[in-house]
Amino acid sequence: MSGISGAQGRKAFDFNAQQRASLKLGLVKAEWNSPITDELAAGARRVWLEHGFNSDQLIEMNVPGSFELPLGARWLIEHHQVDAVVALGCLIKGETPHFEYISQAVSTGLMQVGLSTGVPVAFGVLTVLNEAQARDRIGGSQGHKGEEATETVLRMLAYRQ
Ligand code: RBF
Repeated sequence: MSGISGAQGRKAFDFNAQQRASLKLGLVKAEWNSPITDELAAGARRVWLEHGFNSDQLIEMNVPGSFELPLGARWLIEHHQVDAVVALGCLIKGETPHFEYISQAVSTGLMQVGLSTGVPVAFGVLTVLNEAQARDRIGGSQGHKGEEATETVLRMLAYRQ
């Protein structure tokens, strides 16, 4: 990764051996638009493993749609004591105002879960006009938002130390 965001390549991922062995990540994924959200999850998993964590430190759950992501995130924190959550969804704008209501509710809800629990929660929810825009964000011209969401929570965990 490169660019003007500037946080890469520093001691952001400098976890000690004990943290490396014990940190747990929660992954909550919406089933709506699953061809897209499955790829977001694949990217999230890839980054977790690339940073030296194991798959048994990754707790995954599905929820029906993006609207359910905040509650899913909360369940992962309360029932599985995860150290961070990556929430993945794909909202594609239709012809009614649903998109606006759901997008607003999900972003506010995920922020509330993070603030009320103190557990970092990444917003890995695509809010796009069509499927092509979604595909651009799962490894196309706009990067990979599942990978980036996982890197964000790793950075948050490292900064908290
Ligand atoms: N969930 C998504 O994750 N992505 C969508 O694009 C999406 N579009 C929806 C459009 C409509 C009209 C409705 C009613 C729901 C949609 N949902 C979508 C599902 C939503 O997140 C939630 O699962 C349901 O509203 C049930 O609470």
